[in-house]
Amino acid sequence: MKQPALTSSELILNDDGSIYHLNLKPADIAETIITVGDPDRVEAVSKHFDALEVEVQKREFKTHTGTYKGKRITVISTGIGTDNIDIVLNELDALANIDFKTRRVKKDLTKLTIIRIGTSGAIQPTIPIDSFLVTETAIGFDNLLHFYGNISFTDSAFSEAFVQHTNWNAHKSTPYVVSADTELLKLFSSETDFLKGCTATNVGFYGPQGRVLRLQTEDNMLNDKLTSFQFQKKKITNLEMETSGIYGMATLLGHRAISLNAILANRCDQTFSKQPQKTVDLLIQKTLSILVA
Ligand code: R1P
Repeated sequence: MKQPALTSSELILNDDGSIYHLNLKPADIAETIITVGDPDRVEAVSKHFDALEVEVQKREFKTHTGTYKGKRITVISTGIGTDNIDIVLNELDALANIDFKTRRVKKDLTKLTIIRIGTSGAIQPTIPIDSFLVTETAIGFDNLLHFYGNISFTDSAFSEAFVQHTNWNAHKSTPYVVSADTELLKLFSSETDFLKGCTATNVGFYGPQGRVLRLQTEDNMLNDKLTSFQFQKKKITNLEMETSGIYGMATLLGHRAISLNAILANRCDQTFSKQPQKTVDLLIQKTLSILVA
């Protein structure tokens, strides 16, 4: 039976035929996509391009598509958090894999390559500030993936061990564990500049990451527990706010994803980079050069 066409409330298109939030049309995106959190970081990537063909912005979603040393690349800002990742990954997938004229899923699906260039804080004393870390495994404290059907690919032995170790309060969420694309992980972790780690993705920057300004947290030992947790020799290395959503959604949708982190803070010795912009710029340049090598 032919699949029914997606209705106008489910696949929302703007008057010019672009998709609702990203404001992009299918031809606007490349198959290699760099995601960044900060809209200002889009230009920090695309300034290295040979030429730009697409420049679009709506809300926090800014997109540039162009070529770098002849390779077509899209760079898009996601803003902060896995709630935005739900929008960005679904809409990028729709741009690649749904025919906007018939409103039906295409027969031949396109596998996108999604590379996050983000910033992050380390929670192991051995991880230096201004280093680069590629995420092998991500543990999500957001609940995004639980809203989707088949998440049997998540590593429940890892998350159960984590819940037990931290005496995790189930009111917060049900942590889930997802992995990087194997080939992309090999590509980036074979570079000596990258440490390989396990990233915890949080739903907030302050309480959820153990920062106390005026509000006490529900568990003031949480970061210490994250630091001391170990599962099959893997330790949680760093905290940020998107990677679990990217890995989970990319796996569900059949895309390849990798998360690259510029380590700007170390939460163990409570220090912050003296050159955050330079470190992010170096990660951008390194990533682009690996993509065309
Ligand atoms: C918080 O300051 C933001 O910085 C980190 C976190 O994941 C969160 O999005 O990443 P980006 O610098 O890529 O946004």
